Amino acid sequence: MEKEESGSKKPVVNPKDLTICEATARMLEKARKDGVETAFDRALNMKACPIGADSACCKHCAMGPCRLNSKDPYGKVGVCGATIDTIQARNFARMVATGAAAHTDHGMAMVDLFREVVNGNIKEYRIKDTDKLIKVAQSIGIETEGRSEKEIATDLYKELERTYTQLEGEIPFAKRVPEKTLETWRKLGIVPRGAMREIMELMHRTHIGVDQHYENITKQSSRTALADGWGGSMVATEISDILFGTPTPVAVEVNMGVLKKDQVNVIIHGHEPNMFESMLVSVNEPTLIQAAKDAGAQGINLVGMCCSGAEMMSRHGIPHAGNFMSTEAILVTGAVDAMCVDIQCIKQGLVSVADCYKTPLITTNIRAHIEGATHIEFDHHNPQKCTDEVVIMAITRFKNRTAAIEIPNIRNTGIHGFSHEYINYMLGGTFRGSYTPLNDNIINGRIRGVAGVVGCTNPRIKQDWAHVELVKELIKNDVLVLQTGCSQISLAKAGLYTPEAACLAGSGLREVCETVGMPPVLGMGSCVDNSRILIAASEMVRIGGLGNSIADLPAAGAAPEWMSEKAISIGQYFVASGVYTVFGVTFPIVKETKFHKLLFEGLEQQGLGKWGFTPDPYEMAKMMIAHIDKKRKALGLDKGKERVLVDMAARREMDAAA
Ligand code: NFS
Repeated sequence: MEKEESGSKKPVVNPKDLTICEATARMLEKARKDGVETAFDRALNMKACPIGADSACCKHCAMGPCRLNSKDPYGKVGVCGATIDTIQARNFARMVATGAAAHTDHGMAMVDLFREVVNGNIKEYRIKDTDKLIKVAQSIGIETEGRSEKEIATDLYKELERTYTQLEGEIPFAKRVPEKTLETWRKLGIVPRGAMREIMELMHRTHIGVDQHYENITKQSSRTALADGWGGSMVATEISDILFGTPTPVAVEVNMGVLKKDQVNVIIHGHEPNMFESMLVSVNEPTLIQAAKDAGAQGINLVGMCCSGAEMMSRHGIPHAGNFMSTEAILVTGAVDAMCVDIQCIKQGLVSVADCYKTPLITTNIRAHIEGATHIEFDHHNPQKCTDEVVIMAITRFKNRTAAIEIPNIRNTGIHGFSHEYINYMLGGTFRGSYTPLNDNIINGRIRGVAGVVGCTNPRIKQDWAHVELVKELIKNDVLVLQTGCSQISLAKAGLYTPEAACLAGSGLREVCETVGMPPVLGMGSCVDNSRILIAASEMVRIGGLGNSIADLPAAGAAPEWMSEKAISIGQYFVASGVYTVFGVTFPIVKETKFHKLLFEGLEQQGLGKWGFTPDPYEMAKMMIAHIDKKRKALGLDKGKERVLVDMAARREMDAAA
């Protein structure tokens, strides 16, 4: 795939070998012509450190850093005596701690906002989904009968604050965990307390000379990850739904063609929905629209990227320009008049790309400044101050556009916004909303099982390719796929978010999709919305017929192109919840070690799920399907309740036999 450019030492790679996203490939070509470097280039020029990739080094103290030999992992130990298992478990734990901290801090920001709204200190936002408020309150035992919205909401924010601060006992959403799963956690001592305590304890235990048993460290990793999935992430999703509305299916355009040459293009990139919600107000402000027109534009075009984009497309149908590995390429179009970011997954490299095209790159969050970007702080007490200013900057850039503009004319329309609540309604109807039809279809074998395919894109693998190939294999084998985040965008670009894509599914899944009118792949939103998948799984257990715990379900998870520590935290909370979870690209571990055995086998023996790894999406599909089949067998669902088509000839035969 690589060839030497004459006179140059650097390998030149065809962009089509780096991504299957045509728009991104085209923009990578343009970037080359424009002399702009992207993460794809840097990944080619930077060999990943092989010792770090195997997690065989420790740099937690100044006696080291110590490097062990991944070919002979038990051949030596660190200066303090730490074994390969301690070192790997410690490194893994710190990835979980950081990932969990990111999600729970995002959730904390949502609690802060909710508290201020409920107490009347913020007027710009309000409770939009009262029905959801009541349901969430009821799910954790808050009395709602005959009480005012304010009383319920006050109790709810106080209760949800325990997700972070609870010193002893169980976090509120532990009440949503299926009983048998919770029983396993209690037995293992991994029911989470407040996230602040769990993350603090995990950081403490991974300091030099504290917890030096890989099994004990991993227990705390599970507990911390669960404080993310059933805690911080779930709080982020539920409060966002209460304040901004629970998603229902909506047709959305995805891909770079959503940028408009004759409009002021404002892009929002990050994770917290509040700044994006306020930007939606600013771009609809008549005086700003007029200002855009006065500058010669047809209007203001608001577009999302990455996870905040995935959240806003699900909730409001806002168009989405692309996922993590397209963020620089989108700037290369020259059409972006302002890129406004908040937290997480924002490459520092965006600064220099934005600079080349004279696009203002604006950081807005107190926790995330970037050197070289313009910082306009977003304060949720006065949100429009920041967002209006960004729009004005964008209009100014539009008026003074100098960059050559080239927008790949590619848009993929699909249906997104399948919240857990909507799936309930879609399958069961308004009056008897229920997961019963889904369970029935799994029991009768039309649907073989359910898979969650989520996570990032990563320049170490051809962008979108593993996501798309994996999902195609799964649906072909009658596995219903639930998605979030960048993975959802990969599949949207591949055209799988249309009801017509059901033709790519196996006959059983196709029949269900056609009956309900749904795509074979259901998009649930951003990465914190993986909590919706946990709730859906719990509901499947509650309805019955598929075992008593999440670990019994014919289900599996995957992040085939992961790159972030958040993905590791997500993986660990899915595993600890009972799900077989397979990662692609690379896995930070040395094979044939005790720690490897624990993650890939031991946790399952304890009644949890387990990890899997392969960079090959076809192999990944096989592994997930084999696991689903194993679970079907354990439930006694393998004895093929084969549906026999009885035609006239068969009937006559039956009559004759009688
Ligand atoms: Ni989630 Fe990865 Fe980032 Fe979202 Fe995309 S890269 S772990 S999918 S935007 S968080």
